[in-house]
Amino acid sequence: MDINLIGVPLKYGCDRDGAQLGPATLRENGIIDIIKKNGHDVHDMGDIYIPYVVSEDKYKDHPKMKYLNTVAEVNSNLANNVYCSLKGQSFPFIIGGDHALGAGSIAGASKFFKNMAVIWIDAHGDINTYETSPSGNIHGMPLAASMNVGHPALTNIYYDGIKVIPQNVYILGGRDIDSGEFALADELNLNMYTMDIVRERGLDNVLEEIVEKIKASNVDGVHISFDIDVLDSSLVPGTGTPVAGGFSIEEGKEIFTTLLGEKFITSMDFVELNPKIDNEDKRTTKNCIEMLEHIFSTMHN
Ligand code: NNH
Ligand code: MN
Ligand code: MN
Ligand code: MN
Repeated sequence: MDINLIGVPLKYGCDRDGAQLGPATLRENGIIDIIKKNGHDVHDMGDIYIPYVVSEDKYKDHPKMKYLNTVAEVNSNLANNVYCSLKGQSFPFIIGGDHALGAGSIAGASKFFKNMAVIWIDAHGDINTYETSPSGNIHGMPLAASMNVGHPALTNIYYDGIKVIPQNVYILGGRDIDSGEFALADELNLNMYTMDIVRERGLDNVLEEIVEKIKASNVDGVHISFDIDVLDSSLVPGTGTPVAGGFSIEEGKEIFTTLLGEKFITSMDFVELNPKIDNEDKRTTKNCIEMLEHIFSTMHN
């Protein structure tokens, strides 16, 4: 595979210092060599520029969304990088940074594909709006924005309006979902596979159903957005909002074995590593690297 690696050292979407260090930490720990050694051709596009904003200004653009204009602008630049990568027949692999970047990745990919699916793998739904968000953090809103729900500054990133239709959205591993998010998921009839459902039905069955549904829908591209907090909190202390009851490393690998095995994935995010709050043993970085080794060894050439 021809891979364009795009770093997004963003922290304004989670409002937590350290999330901006994700791309540099993954590079220092060999992500480029991992991609190459698995037979892929990698082009490191470097990092998207993130303007500096003082924390006193976090509510300057909107009273209920932190750093709104900066997050929107960064996402628009990211979207164009993703779009251009796809046009150049490369696979955009986006490393964060916080999950607000998902809006930009999806905006860019959806401009290239006519009818795209998104698989959102996360302990959270990330389908809040400024009206339902308990935090004002935009990293809890990107998937709603991509479905054209929320504030225009977010729903109109890169180009105006809807990027992915709700029928093509799959949420996997959710276990810390806000009440407004449950209401929206219900209203839009999203394909939501919470951790409760996964435990009840079995991960293999759930993955099989996702694959079948995607194959039966006539999508021409599939974006995976992987938030590392979907893994169990004991495995990822170095992420902003760890949640107990998550996937093991083995289960994380199974997800990618199945999804990447289908050869329909066309772009991917890997987000929310915060090296600053990782354990002494650098457990989170190590587990990220183990997941990345698996991802690139499973991805077809
Ligand atoms: N749902 C919460 C919010 O919107 C937490 C979101 N945090 C995440 N999302 N890490 O993946 O603020
Ligand atoms: Mn090349
Ligand atoms: Mn997330
Ligand atoms: Mn999350």
